[in-house]
Amino acid sequence: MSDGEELRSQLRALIGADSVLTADADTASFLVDQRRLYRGSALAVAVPHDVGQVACIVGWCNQQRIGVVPQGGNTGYCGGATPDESGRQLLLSLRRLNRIRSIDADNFSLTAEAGCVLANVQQAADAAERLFPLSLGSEGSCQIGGNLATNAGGLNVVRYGMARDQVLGIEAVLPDGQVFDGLKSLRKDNTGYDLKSLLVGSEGTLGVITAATLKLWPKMRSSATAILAIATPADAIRLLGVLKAQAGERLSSFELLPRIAIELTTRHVEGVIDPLTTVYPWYILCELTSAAVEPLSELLQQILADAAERSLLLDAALASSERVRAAFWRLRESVPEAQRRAGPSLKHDISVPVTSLPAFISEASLWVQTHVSDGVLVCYGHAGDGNLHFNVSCIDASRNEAFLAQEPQLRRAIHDLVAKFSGSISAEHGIGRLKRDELAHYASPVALGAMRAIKQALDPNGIMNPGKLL
Ligand code: FAD
Ligand code: 2HG
Ligand code: ZN
Repeated sequence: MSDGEELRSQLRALIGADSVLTADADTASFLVDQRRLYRGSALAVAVPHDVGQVACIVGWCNQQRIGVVPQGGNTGYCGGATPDESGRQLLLSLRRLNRIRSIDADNFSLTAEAGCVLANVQQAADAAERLFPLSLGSEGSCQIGGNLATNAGGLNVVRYGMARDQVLGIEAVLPDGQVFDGLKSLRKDNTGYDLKSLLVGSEGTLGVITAATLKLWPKMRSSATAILAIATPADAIRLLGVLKAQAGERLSSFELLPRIAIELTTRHVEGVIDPLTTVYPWYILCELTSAAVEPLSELLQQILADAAERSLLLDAALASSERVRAAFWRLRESVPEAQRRAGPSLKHDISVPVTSLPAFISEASLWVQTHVSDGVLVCYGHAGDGNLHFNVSCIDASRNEAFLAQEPQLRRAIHDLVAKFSGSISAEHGIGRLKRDELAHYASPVALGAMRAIKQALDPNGIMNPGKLL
């Protein structure tokens, strides 16, 4: 029996043959990331049923010094959930841990297992007359464990914060196989280091998240949504100030889109239509929501009238029905898919302070125009949070190779500019394998030293997601 065969048979004996996938046809989809940047190989794919089995697997891997790669919905952007090419790592899929364990509507909290698909968590909250506000274009397939492991952001951060802000408690299996039962549902708990916060955003390098107790919010009963045409990113930021000042916490989304995003989505994604009849350089998708029944459309119209008087608005389309609102969101959420269909792209998920966004866009765009051949800039994103997807697409298939060869210089120039503006080279997608060297390049030696010390203390054998993040 080969070494690999022997290990697989030990694993079957440990968790049952039905929880160990080895046939190529069963494992293939787990071994490639969704952007098709990495294709790995694995000893096996383990599909445990419960936290006890996860603990058994991780403890055994620690004894055998086998690397464990946790995987949720496999929608991540940085290759964090893909094993390396050695065939020695174990892929650990959380997909069977998919129960909503409990909902406490009065405490505004819900406990979900890591493998619950985000949309199912949202639905469970909704059924209890509550809101779980985390929302991403991938919500139909990403899992709450993956959302927490990456500290996902998305479309409502301007109001509710990121995934970390939604967590009250966490259950996780630590690298030595012990279960950390931190499933508290408290809003106040100052008992030492905040281990749950450490696990959030650790991208599977410090343990396997198996469940979480999440904060719920009042269900929204009123909303007003609009697509606004504006002349410049500077106007977008002024408009953001007006909306925040006049709508307060009702402002729940503020997304920036360039004209090219409308062109790509209407061309490549069925059913997407341009909401305005005239062509404009930039657009904002903004949404106000409220738990109270209140006339938000009127409020939005008043604010927009004020913005127009200040010459911040070129045009506006207000959603007159739920169908139109859904169409506006479909346009926004289809941008990544439209970009994928249009051709390869070089992506930069960056953030800078919101007041620096206009200067960043202008300097970074100028660099792209003067240095990148065959590229079309598709710069969009969560402007209300200072987060841009500063992507450059190649839309001439015959030039793909030459275009992609410019990646190192482009990445360095954009990330250097981000550093100049005191920004972040990963606003919401994480580090994974893709940005490991970038983190080493841009993070301070003090921060890196502290991160490495934490990793060494919790995972001295380096079994948790080796080669990722650090
Ligand atoms: P995976 O891709 O499976 O894993 C991601 C990382 O988390 C890996 O390092 C993995 O090892 C680790 N991990 C997964 N589960 C666990 C666990 N239970 N315990 C420990 N570690 C674990 N992201 C945003 O932030 N904002 C967006 O707006 C957004 N929009 C997107 C739109 C589209 C169309 C797509 C395809 C992706 C988008 N993403 C966005 C990226 C992605 O969906 C998020 O990063 C998401 O949080 C990943 O969840 P997942 O379950 O797919 O994780
Ligand atoms: C989004 O905001 C996602 O749509 C995807 O974070 C970003 O594809 C991208 O670059
Ligand atoms: Zn995003």
